Amino acid sequence: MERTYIMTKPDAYNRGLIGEVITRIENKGYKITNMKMMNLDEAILTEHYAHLADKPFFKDIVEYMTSGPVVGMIVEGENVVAGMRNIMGPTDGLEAPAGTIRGDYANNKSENIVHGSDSVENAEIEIKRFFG
Ligand code: IDP
Ligand code: MG
Repeated sequence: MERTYIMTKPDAYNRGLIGEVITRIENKGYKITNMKMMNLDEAILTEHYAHLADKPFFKDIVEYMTSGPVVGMIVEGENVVAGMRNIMGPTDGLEAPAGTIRGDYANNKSENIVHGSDSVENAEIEIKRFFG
């Protein structure tokens, strides 16, 4: 069974939207097989967001992602990597269609409620990163 790494971001915690994200994952028919609340530090964020480490807004990402706890999850299901990206919507909450998590709860490109792996390969790397 395919699996992916999903993580609610600190704005989900601060706005009381963790349950909403979990409900949408379960309603879609996916199974959450592991879950953990964590406080991330700059070191693990530099690894996780290595593709953005040279961007001018990287320090804002670190500030945002350390502004509260995150909830990391292993989520399983058929084609779950692509399926989760579909129900999350695109990165920018302004562009994300209504009905997606980001479309319904985010209004900009940085604070967008949820992370989801972008490939099967990265899912396994991220699961190892956060669950060991
Ligand atoms: P993704 O989360 O949709 O996979 P990525 O490009 O991997 O998007 O970016 C990771 C995270 O970095 C985004 O979810 C968002 O929080 C933040 N981010 C990406 N691009 C920007 C930007 O242009 N400005 C501010 N934050 C950004
Ligand atoms: Mg990404």
